[in-house]
Amino acid sequence: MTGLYDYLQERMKEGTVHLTLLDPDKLDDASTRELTAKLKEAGTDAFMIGGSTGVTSENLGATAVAVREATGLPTIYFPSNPEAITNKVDGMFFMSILNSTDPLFISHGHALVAPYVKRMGVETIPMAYIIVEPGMTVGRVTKARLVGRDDIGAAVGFALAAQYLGHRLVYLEAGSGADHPVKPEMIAAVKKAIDIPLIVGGGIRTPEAAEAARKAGADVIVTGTFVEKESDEAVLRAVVSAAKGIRYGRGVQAANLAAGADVPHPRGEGRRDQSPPQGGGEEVPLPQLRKGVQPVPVQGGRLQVLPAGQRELPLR
Ligand code: 1GP
Repeated sequence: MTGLYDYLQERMKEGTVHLTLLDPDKLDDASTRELTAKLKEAGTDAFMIGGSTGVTSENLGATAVAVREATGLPTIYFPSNPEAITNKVDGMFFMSILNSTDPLFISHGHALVAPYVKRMGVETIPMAYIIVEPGMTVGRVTKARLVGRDDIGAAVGFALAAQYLGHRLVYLEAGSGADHPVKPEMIAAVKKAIDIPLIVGGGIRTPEAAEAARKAGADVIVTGTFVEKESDEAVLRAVVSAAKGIRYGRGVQAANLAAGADVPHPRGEGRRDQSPPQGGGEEVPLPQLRKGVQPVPVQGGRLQVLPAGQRELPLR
């Protein structure tokens, strides 16, 4: 069985990887299957599932199952709070928001959910998340002290700190729906500074933006918002192809892609067949988690868990 991190690494050896972010709060079963099948055809490598609000164990698990059945591609839980977990995904980004000012998002929420992750046998990939202006909802919800769009020194500092802390991935995030993605200059400087893979996302919705991020050195490019709004398969394919341009030859131009030029399928020649990981681990009934432990973000400045039947139990 191939693990999720191994799968991503294998894909990265072949060029820039494209991940699609799905918000389970915004998609029903039928639209998830239809959309993800299109994205598989477009060449996406795997699906991240998460959102800043409205994510539950139930909609997370249902989305993961639908994606797996529709595409056979791996699913990655992209958590935003400690209130949802499922063993239906192939793995999760166990992510610390390094520039959050709220301990919940740096390590305390992680402490709440970690025992459940262990019981469920979900693969964890330690990932440092660095939020850059404008930051959007995730910046506000996590009380991030945003890295300025031009503050390359701060971005490099956080990214190097991430590496020295032992993270296996760094994610530079402008925020879902951002007007402008992270600048190529910042991507290039961070990439040059670190030895671990770099993920870039937030506000990438054109072939040009995807190509710029790739050329600047992103190992993984994430798109979310535009796939929710874009139903034209040629455009989906153009953006995914531009993100992964290395695989199709350096002569491929974003403009041609946008105009619908024929692009070899990403699982075509030159690619080694790489089976996606299979989920597994102990089945922990999801309702048990939600009944037994109800993590509560921050109340009175302290992180709390509420066992069933009890109103309050501060975590000390
Ligand atoms: C958000 O980076 C991702 O966490 C994707 O951003 O929705 O703007 O594509 P978009």
